[in-house]
Amino acid sequence: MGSKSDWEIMKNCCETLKSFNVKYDVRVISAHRTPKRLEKFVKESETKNTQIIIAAAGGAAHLAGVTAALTTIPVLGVPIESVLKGLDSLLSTAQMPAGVPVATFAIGKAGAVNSALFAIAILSNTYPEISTKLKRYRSNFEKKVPKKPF
Ligand code: RP5
Repeated sequence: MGSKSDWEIMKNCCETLKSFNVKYDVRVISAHRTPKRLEKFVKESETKNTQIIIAAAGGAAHLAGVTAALTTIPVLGVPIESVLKGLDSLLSTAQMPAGVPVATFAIGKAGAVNSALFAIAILSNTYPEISTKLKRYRSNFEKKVPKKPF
């Protein structure tokens, strides 16, 4: 995430990954404040065979795009709410010119949770135990929806 201030939202992503026993690492790395740290992180991620990177940032949210430019590891972007209510973050994360994709999620908590679930869905293709858990999660999710509003 681009700042420590993003953690309140991104902890929802980590909690979701944790509930599926998916191994993850959490860092504060800013594309404009700590560009060298970003480059180093991406190089290390490639060495460690990291499967997916989730990048969350607010405002002129170029973190996901710059990360995606440095690697072919799939990058999932989470726009964080900002002074423009996250619309700036959403557009700057989603509107990547053709050639370097960033899969972009909803602004804020929904995006944080869904980025984790999407990463889990990608990992499901390789790890059957994660696939089983994801199917169970979806089934429980469905059961929680009441048939009536009262
Ligand atoms: C972005 O600027 C961060 O991702 C954060 O969402 C936003 C504000 O950062 P702080 O001023 O709170 O550090 O780079």
